[in-house]
Amino acid sequence: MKNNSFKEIAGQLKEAGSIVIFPHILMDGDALGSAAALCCALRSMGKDAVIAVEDKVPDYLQFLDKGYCIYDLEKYMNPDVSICVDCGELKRFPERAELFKSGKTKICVDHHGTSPGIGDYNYIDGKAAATGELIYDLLLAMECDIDVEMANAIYAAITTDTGNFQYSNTTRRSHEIVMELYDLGLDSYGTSVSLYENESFEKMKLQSAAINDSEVFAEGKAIIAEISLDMLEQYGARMEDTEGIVGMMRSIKGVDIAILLKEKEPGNIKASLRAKHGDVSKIAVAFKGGGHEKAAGCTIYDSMAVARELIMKAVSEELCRE
Ligand SMILES: [Mn+2]
Repeated sequence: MKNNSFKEIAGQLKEAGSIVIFPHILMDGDALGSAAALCCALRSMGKDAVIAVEDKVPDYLQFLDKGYCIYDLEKYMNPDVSICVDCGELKRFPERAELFKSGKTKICVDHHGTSPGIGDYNYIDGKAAATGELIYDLLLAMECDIDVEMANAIYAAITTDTGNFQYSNTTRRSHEIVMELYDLGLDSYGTSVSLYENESFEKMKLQSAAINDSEVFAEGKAIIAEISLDMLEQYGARMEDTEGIVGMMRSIKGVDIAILLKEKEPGNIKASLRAKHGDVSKIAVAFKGGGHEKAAGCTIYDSMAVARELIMKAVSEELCRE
């Protein structure tokens, strides 16, 4: 599939009156940061733009939602443009799929190389560290005056998806964009405090419990942990509080692959995979999921015990192959 140019995509957005933006379910900093920067830019250009969501905005990202997020999907049917950001498959926004499809023009801007290109216009770049980097280029193509709020949202997208510029996806371009954001008034410290120094005590306790009960296997090269619905209840935490756990597990010495299994509902287990070396996207794809080489995910429709066994087997095999 060939990408459209940002100029073509900007042209479609400029012509549109109403635009609905779609971040993925269980939104992260890149999904909402990208969506918020774009929504703010479109509104500054006089457009009727909103971000359609189907789950609650997590506490640590609420500072990005300046009245952009809407839950009343019916009211926004048949927009001029539907645009999905940081995702490129209908199953990444299942309850909003109909709304997306109702857009007269559909656009996809994503950095998941596994995205098939569901838009009439697509820009999918698996090498971009964050969708926020692509949104920055899109705003430039739109000839929009990028303000502090947009700069902070793009920064939030890039810093979260690069693990604060630590992950292997980080490039010269990631830093270059941030450098340019400073010229536009970026408040990197304020944004970082909002993102990283705002954890709930419940989240901390949930993370500790998951790591405490985790299991190392494949001769210390892999680690797996579980978050069950019971655990969420026990610690008064929410599913979005699992953010960051799998990255912490990967940081353990000698560990190459970390896996976190999340019970979204009984019989619906989401596996988040992170690699230090090697490629976990292959494992995720084998279970009909997707993602990046070092960060991928998939869903297994079975019990936690079965999901655990299947994933441990697949990870052990992958590690043997290397
Ligand atoms: Mn992303």
